[in-house]
Amino acid sequence: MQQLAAAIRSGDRAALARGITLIESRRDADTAAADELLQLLLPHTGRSARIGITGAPGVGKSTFIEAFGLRRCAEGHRVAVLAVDPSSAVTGGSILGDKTRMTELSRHPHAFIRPSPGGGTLGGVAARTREAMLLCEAAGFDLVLVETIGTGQSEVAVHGMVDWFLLLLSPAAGDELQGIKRGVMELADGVLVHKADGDLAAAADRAAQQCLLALRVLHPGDAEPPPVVLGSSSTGRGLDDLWQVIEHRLAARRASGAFAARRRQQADDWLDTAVQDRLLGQFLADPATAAAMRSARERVARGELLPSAAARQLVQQQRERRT
Ligand SMILES: Nc1nc2c(ncn2[C@@H]2O[C@H](COP(=O)(O)OP(=O)(O)O)[C@@H](O)[C@H]2O)c(=O)[nH]1
Ligand SMILES: [Mg+2]
Repeated sequence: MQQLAAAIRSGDRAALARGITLIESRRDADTAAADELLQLLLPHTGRSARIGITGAPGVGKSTFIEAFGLRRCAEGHRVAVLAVDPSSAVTGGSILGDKTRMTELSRHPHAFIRPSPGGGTLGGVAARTREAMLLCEAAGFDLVLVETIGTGQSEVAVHGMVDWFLLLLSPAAGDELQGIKRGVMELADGVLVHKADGDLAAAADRAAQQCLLALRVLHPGDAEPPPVVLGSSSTGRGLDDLWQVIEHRLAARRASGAFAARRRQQADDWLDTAVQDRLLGQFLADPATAAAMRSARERVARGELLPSAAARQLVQQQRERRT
């Protein structure tokens, strides 16, 4: 692990990929090694800007990451791209198709792209993505982009691991604002109205106006509500402005202490979630408890038993079996 840690720190991308494979492994033998690796690298983590990217499927997240990432690489940044894909928990694999939208970036010597870990719960997928992010930071990547893939629950998980949560909206946002979950809009640190090019440019202007109004309602009395930027990954419009706005706002948060406070809160939440996941895993590892849980689920579904009472009984029964 000492050697692997040193190789990762030297920026060796093959070593970084090996390290991430190790933390994604759920074999018991690998878990201890992975913990050791992360502990060795911990002092060298944290020095990146972590940006989450969300938006409806087809809004152009992957295309945006390619265009935006290449621009930042050209400025001398080192860019890592990760993804959280809850559907990969079902399919057991990640959407490799997405990497095909990032062909140039994936070949760039200053970029590193890793698809979403597959398998397990959303909590597990998110935890492994967080750890992968730390390894990328130790390897010298100073900009980490995390894409949410598919629709659903991954937004909250990604919001909980980044410094800046960027929502991409399409020019049809008038319709979309109703479709997009209000909760996601509330989480956004900023909005990019994407595809603001060609025939879509005028609609994008209107969408940006609507979006500004919506954000003012969501952040009443806020002197600096989340910024709205018009952009296009096809033409490059807005992609540098967007980065300037993000850098400016993050610098202000660093100065005020809000940046560190958010990271502390995220680490604290991660600890709670990790303990909960571990305890639940241990609890259900007992076959009798797992069977009791299944029958409790059925009785709850039939309306014969309340979940709170079921939980009390399950815990009590396991305790009695153990003593
Ligand atoms: N007009 C226009 N189309 C775009 C732009 N960016 C992406 N697209 C198209 O939008 C579609 C979806 O892009 P993709 O990056 O896969 O979206 P994702 O599902 O959000 O990752 C593709 O057909 C892209 O070619 C853009 O800046 N302008
Ligand atoms: Mg995509």
